[in-house]
Amino acid sequence: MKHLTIVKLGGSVITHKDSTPPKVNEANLSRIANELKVHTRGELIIILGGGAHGHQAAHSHGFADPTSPKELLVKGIPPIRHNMSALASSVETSLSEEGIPAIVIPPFVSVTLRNGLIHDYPTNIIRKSLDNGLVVITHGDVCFDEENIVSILSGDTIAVYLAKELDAKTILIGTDVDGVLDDNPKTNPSAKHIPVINQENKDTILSKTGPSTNTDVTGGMSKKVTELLEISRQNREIIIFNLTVPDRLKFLLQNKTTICTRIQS
Ligand code: IP8
Repeated sequence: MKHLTIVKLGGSVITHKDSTPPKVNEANLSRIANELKVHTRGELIIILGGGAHGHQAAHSHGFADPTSPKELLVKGIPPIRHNMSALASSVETSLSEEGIPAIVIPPFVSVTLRNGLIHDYPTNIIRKSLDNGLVVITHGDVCFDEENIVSILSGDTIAVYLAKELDAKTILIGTDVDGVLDDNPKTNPSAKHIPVINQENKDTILSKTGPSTNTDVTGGMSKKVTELLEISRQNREIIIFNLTVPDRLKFLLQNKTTICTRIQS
């Protein structure tokens, strides 16, 4: 592979997170698709977070509660799959409108988990698609679990796994905040932005970052940073940035500076 870039589109940016039934944020999505057009550097994987489409149905079917009965979790599979497929299809359409040839490869059909962690993740079709010049869209999903019947696979976990497996050189994690801050910027407007996280400051920072919201069943910012630190190494760019602000994704794809948090080894 020449230079694999992985871009995660946070669910709170591409969906209206509080809307029931879930709604795609069409304005953000078409802007993002337009910004993605500047990408010319090599292979591209786009990973979608759950947002309204994934987290509401996951929450109401007991995925945030380890004591939930099996029947309730299984009942959640069709609505979660339906919603995530609809979201992925909207993203595919927006990319197609910008002339970006993309296909959706959903985890549910081939990935299995064990205790919520990836157990088996075949990547052959992803590799073949990238090798043939296609942009791959995949997304957080509900997946069968060898121990717990079914679990939620987060888009962040996919990003980390595929980055390792396919040796990604650039990983851009789009969220609705400016990267990592030392407090929740939504409740504390004077929260300080952290430009770099590395081995020296990681423990202090992780003690301050918490889960994102009540309906987010997959862990929020501290899990993101912990997982990303595991794959940080020289010659791999890992960035958390604000995808709600126009042009930041575009600048990062063009290797220009913008407000963000870099995760370094
Ligand atoms: O928003 C969660 O993905 P995330 C996916 O990336 C579902 O954590 C189905 C809730």
